[in-house]
Amino acid sequence: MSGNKEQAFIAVKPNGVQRGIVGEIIKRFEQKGFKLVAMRLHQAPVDLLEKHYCELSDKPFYPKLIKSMSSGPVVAMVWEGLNVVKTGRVLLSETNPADSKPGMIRGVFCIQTGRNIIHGSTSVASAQKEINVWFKPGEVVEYQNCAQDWIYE
Ligand code: IDP
Ligand code: MG
Repeated sequence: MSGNKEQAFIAVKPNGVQRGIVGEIIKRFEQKGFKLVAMRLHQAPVDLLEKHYCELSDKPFYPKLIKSMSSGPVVAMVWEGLNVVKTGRVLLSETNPADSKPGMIRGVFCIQTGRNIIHGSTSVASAQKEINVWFKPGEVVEYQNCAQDWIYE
């Protein structure tokens, strides 16, 4: 997908849900101008999480990652807009919150890499893979955003 229809998979991890930061995270994507096209509160089964994080299965932190991601519900979302994958990563900032840009989500709301509260796709291809892991066809909604012409030239 390209242009204004690019999609990113964004998820508030279980510790972000438990800490009551879901609204703050949604607010940042909304206020930027991105369009919410799918959202679900989901207690993710381990097999889904293993698909989601399949590239990291040989990392030493992988077992702890799967355990923390299954420790409670995740808010799984798809956001749409121009360069949403790249800009979404800017909004999240660095994997290690200690290196996060000032004011960005992981810099503001968390301290440690293993508790970094939010996931965001790193490429358009991985976004499509992740969307297909978390959502069934038809769960990602197509609709016209009435503010579209006030966001894009
Ligand atoms: P990302 O979430 O910024 O894309 P990845 O390298 O894809 O970072 O790692 C996925 C997740 O695995 C991270 O968000 C973090 O929760 C966890 N993780 C990555 N590196 C470490 C580490 O060195 N120690 C503990 N957890 C880690
Ligand atoms: Mg990643």
